[in-house]
Amino acid sequence: MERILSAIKPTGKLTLGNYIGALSHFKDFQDQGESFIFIADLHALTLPIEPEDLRNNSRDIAAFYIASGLDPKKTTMFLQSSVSAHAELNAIVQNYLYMGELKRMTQFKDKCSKMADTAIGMGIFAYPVLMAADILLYEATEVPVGEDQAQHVELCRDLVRRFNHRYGEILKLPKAVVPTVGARIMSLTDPTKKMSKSDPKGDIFLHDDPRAMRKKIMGAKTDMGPTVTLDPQEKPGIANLLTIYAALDRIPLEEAAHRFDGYRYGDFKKAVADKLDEVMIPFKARYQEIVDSGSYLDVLRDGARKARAVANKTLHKVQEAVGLLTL
Ligand code: AQP
Repeated sequence: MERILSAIKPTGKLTLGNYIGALSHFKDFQDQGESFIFIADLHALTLPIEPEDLRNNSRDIAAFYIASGLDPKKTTMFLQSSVSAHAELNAIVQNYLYMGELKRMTQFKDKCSKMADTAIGMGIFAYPVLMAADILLYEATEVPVGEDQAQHVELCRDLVRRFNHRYGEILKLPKAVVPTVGARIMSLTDPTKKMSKSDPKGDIFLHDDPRAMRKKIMGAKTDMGPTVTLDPQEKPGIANLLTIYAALDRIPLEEAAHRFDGYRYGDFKKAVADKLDEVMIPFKARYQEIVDSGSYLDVLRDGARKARAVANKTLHKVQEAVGLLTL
């Protein structure tokens, strides 16, 4: 049976990119195998964040997880910081990844290229090491990620091969699973940049009300020429909106392109906004019910207990393999 692991880091308010690239797939995973979905709160500390924001964002993600259809009986949901094995395995596996490899990571380069060395914390540099520990602890076979995290999973695979070559078949080899549609939703104001919660220009936030969402779609940057065709190079804005529509309607991108071929931009944008309403209104109603009930806190507590049991087993195996005395 597949073991599936995924997470979102509570660095800000969730975006439509997080919904399409992650949340909208979570329910399917729990029917495909054993799934572990956590809130990557330790990762959120890798760039400056106010304690109150971190707390609120973490609670919010838990409620969004349950609203997305995750069932605590089928999926183990927990906070990364509730399972100390993440930090303990991190301390071991960091010795099997190298500076040169970490420096090549695109996400590190993107986030830190304009920062002085003295402002870059060790955590953001070593982010893929902790992410490898996250994956390996649960012996995950599949790791669903957006396009820009796939490189980190590749690095984790290198680590597994290196470690197992030295100590025997201890760690499980994971593989990245990238969605076929919507792996990289772009900013609505600059469709050459990813929609990111830490860079809010051009974002649609899940907390935006329906009117604000519609306004952002209608105002999205489009391209030369009055009608819709799928051409990601020449018409990145339209390609992004087609991707959003296709992902929300759960159809292939080509089918969406065919459906709207020749539409005028205004009519097409209205169809995208309508589709967004159709998906978001019931989703956010479920979210609100969960927030009001406060039930997500118990879900996280129970999840942490289950996660600890699985994670500690792997940690113990690794500790023994490298020669630590496990007394
Ligand atoms: N724009 C996006 N398109 C598709 N998928 C996306 N994801 C994020 N943005 C998009 C997916 O959401 C999941 C959780 O992401 P994360 O918070 O762990 O890291 P991230 O990819 O770095 O997300 P952000 O929003 O860009 O966060 P910040 O701004 O804090 O770095 C992942 O599956 C991710 O691929």
